[in-house]
Amino acid sequence: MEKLLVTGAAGGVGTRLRKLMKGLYPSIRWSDLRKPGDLAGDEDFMAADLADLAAVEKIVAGVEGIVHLGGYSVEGPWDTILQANIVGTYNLFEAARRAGVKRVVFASSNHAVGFYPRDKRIGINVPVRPDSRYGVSKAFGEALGALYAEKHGIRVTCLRIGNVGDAPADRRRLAIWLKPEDLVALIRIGLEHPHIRYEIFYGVSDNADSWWDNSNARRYGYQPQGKAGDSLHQAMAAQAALPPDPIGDRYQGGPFCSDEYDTGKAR
Ligand code: 15L
Repeated sequence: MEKLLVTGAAGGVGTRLRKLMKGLYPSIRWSDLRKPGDLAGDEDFMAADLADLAAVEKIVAGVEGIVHLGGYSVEGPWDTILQANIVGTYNLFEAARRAGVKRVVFASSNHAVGFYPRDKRIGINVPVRPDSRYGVSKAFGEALGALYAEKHGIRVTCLRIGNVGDAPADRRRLAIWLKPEDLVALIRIGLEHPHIRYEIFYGVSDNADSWWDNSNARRYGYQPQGKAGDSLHQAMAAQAALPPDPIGDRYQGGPFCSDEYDTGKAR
């Protein structure tokens, strides 16, 4: 991979990756709606609205690989999700096809399967069970990736990311925490492994409490370094300060499940 594009450069994950991926590839173009405030002088940046196909074609021009983090990263109103994540992800894959891009790593999310209960261990072959419009948009992105892989030969890796942070922030994150360096390792597999055609990996570190069977990622050489249990006391102290959430605490997607939840209401 000589030349890469990474979308979502100004977001929380993108900001970390700008530091962690420095020097990993000969050339990285970073993109977002707006220029990140902390952009370094040696970083190549192009602004683009993902909902504008012509603008997306400009940022994609000349790259061999794309890491697509861009879009709306939490639950939001339908039109926001529609433009940023549904239209935006379509534009990204379509521009990639037109430009002959070889590989795309798509930042999917645990919220594509958030309505699995916490007592069920799941792998990548379960039907999606999104917990939000945001989760639906991630399931859509995974499906679109499969289409562009099968029909157009783009090598696509979907990362169902848990939660990227310095340490797990609460009990739920003890299961789904992803150390930033482990995310870089997963991205590198997606961009470099010779046998990738279309794959789904869980974006999770080596957490003892994980709900996910990530053997598919391990098959491709993923050896996560992070262990959420190292921050057990800190995470449980943070959990104790949270209000009770009986629905959220039952499901893997947590508050994304309890938000707007009205199952059981008379219809
Ligand atoms: C996500 O997909 C979000 O992008 C992130 O902001 C967190 O909410 C994370 O999931 C999570 O589930 O903790």
